[in-house]
Amino acid sequence: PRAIHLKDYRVPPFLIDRTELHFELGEKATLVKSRLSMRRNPDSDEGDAALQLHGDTSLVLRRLQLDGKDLSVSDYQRDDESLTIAQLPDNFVLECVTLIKPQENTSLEGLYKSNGMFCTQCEAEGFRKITFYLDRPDVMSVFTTTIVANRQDYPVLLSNGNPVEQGEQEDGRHWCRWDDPFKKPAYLFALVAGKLEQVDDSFTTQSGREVALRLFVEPQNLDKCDHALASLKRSMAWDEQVYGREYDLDIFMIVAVDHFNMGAMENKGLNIFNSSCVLANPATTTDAGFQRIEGIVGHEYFHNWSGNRVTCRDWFQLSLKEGFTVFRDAEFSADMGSRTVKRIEDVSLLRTAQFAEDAGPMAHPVRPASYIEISNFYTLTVYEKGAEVVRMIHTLLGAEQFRKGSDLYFERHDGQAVTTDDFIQAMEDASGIDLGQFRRWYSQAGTPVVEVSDDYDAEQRRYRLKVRQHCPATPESDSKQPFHIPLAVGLLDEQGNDLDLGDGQTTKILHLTEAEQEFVFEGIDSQPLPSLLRGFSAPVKLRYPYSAEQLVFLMAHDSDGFNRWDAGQRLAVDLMQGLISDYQQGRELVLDRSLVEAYTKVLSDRSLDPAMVAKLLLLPSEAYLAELAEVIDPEAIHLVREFVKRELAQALQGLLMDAYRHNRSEGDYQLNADAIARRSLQNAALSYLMTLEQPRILVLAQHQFASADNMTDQLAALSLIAHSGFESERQQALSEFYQQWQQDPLVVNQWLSVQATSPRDDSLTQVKALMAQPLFDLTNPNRVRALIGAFCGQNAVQFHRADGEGYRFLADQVIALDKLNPQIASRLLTPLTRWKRYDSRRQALMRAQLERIMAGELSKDSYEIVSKSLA
Ligand code: BAL
Ligand code: ZN
Repeated sequence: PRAIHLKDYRVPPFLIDRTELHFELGEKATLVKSRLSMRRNPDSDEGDAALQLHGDTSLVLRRLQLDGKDLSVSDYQRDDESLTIAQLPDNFVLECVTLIKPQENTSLEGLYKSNGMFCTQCEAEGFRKITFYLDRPDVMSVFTTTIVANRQDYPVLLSNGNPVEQGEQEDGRHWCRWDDPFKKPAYLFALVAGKLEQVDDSFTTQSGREVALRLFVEPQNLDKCDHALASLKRSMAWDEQVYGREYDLDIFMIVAVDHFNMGAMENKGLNIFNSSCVLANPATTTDAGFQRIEGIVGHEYFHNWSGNRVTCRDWFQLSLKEGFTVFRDAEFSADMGSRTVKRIEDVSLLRTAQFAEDAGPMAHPVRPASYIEISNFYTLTVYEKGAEVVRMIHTLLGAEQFRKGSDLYFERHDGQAVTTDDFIQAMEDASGIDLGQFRRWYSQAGTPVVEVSDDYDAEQRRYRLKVRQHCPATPESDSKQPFHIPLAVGLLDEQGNDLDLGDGQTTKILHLTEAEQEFVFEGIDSQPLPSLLRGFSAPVKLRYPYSAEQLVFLMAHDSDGFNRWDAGQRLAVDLMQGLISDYQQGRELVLDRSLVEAYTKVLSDRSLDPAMVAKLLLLPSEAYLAELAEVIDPEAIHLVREFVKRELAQALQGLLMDAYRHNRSEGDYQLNADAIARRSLQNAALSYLMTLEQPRILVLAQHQFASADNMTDQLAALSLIAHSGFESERQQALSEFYQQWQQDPLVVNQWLSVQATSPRDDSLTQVKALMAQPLFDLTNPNRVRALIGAFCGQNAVQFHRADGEGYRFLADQVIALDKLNPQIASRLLTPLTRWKRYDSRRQALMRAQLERIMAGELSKDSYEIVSKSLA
């Protein structure tokens, strides 16, 4: 496989003005007829270049016509990836008939079947599995789509845009025609046909237009639609209020499907969702699930402007739509719930998973410079770091100028396929703020490290911050230019109050632009304590030599909610890193009192928001500790974290029990911010208490499990019981849960994940046993993620077993899955790509499995990940 480079981009030699598609859906095969109105691109410098259409090797070409005349095999050339026709006129109509077999398509790209329904996934390059086309995002066309299918099995026929005509045939088949007036690239094409029920709603836009909203689901899921529809309406209103963006078609549809590689897809007017990201009701869905759905529904809806109306010129620009849209959905969620909690969750993900990606063999800039398989670049870097980059622009410009910038961007580029540079240019042009150096965030990979030191001169009443930045080498470059980093800083006095940093400002943005810089604060009466990187104002690793005392002080007083939480994390990380080293050297583990004292304060302070208390109580995750370690020792990390948790539980039993009882609500389920916060604190407290392994606590958990009227409480209790050492009770709970929910695939997935993430020594055996049961299905990505993905990605202590069996297991699964669904196979590989971070014994074991995978025949997807990991 060969790499594709950004520097080789050329405008398309041909354009497609109009695309007419006709699908005859069949049980054995589907016939796809296309009629493309094409012309040479006047902006191309390729003269009379031949037309090279993308087309997968699986396409069976039945007929090809140019301006109504048949072309014969000597008129074109075909290879595994394309069809080439030379000597074409400037304007022409190309008609093509292809035969495809969606029933046999397990890659879930292109047209395929899920639970008997036809559906599509075309981003990034799935359309070429449907028919021959210019399958690149800078070729935008209007589409008309006619779908013909048996009425009995496929009463619902959907595509993008508005339905314009429908009819019946005599053979029991019916048809429907859809017209999408907005030009779009093929990756936004969608088709759905199936036995679906619909839930209707409507939204009146700010200009008074009525939009029909329709959610299509399988009949058994009709009771899980309300939340997504409510989230959609909130998204539509929010985008009008915050960005002035109104929806454009008369109808907006969402379809839920069970077999789906991604979370959801923003196809124009017809979003297709993984059922796990749209279906919800309190009995089956956790609070985190509800919030996730709201965020994803928002995300896909927001793409209508940031992605569809203005799209990407090429796939190197993926973050143009994804980074911006993640930023938009994060702000939406922050506005709908707790801003601080949302920020804590996003930063936690970034600092563990994205930072690890940035430090690994697949590290790439937000705008990658090359790829072998674009599907591998739907990454945390492109999405989450990309969103952080947009957030920094927001910080540098301020809300008002940012809005002017986004208005200009949408206005200037509506209907176009553009680049991240075009986005920044609009922001610069609208605000007059220079983002020249800032652009490096798009082209340089790696996580910058910012080291801060300070000194205070009492005589001069002067406080100075010295700041240094550097960025470690990554595969694409080992020398980095300084980034433009907005560092949000506050200074606390001895009482914990913010100092006025000028004009009543208590937080100031320092612009780091050089490798070393000094910032001076005048008129400071006593030595302040700095609160650095408030709100996590840039995706960097911040180093400052805080003492435990200072961190406890910040935890209690920092006016920045994020930094209060982060002070607690730093305190716990410092202590745990010391304990990990003690464990490795065979020293006795003793927990420093500072953490107990800090947690005592947190638990005793009734004025704190329970959601914040729950977040403050959460110890740094094993994944975060691993990311911070020089050499990762999964066993030491796990044991130390358990030790700290147990010690805290021992010391704070009474307070934890109070928190549990005080926040426990029996029998009056509600889904609002306050109730969610209380449940999260209640379950955090129970999780601590369960480490004590006391039968009376087990009884509490069992009672919660049996009496819960919502999945948040039931699953939290199940997971605690199932991960405990109470053997018969855990078996009983797991079996009862399965009996209760076996008909609900989404809940069964959660049940599988609980078992896959058990730190018990038998968990790999359990995972294998579950895979052998009929309920497991390697062709269903949700099942694969719930069991194999959870074991390998979220159960470090068992995946990294010293005997290497976890690695062998993962390699076996990747080898099998790569033949069915390359995207999912290559995704699963992530934990093995980090092999260099472990001790030499584990390194050798992991490497051996990567080499074993490499020895077989691989998809482009897996080949890219494995070869880059071994390089
Ligand atoms: N565009 C792929 C799914 C998403 O990011 O919305
Ligand atoms: Zn997206």
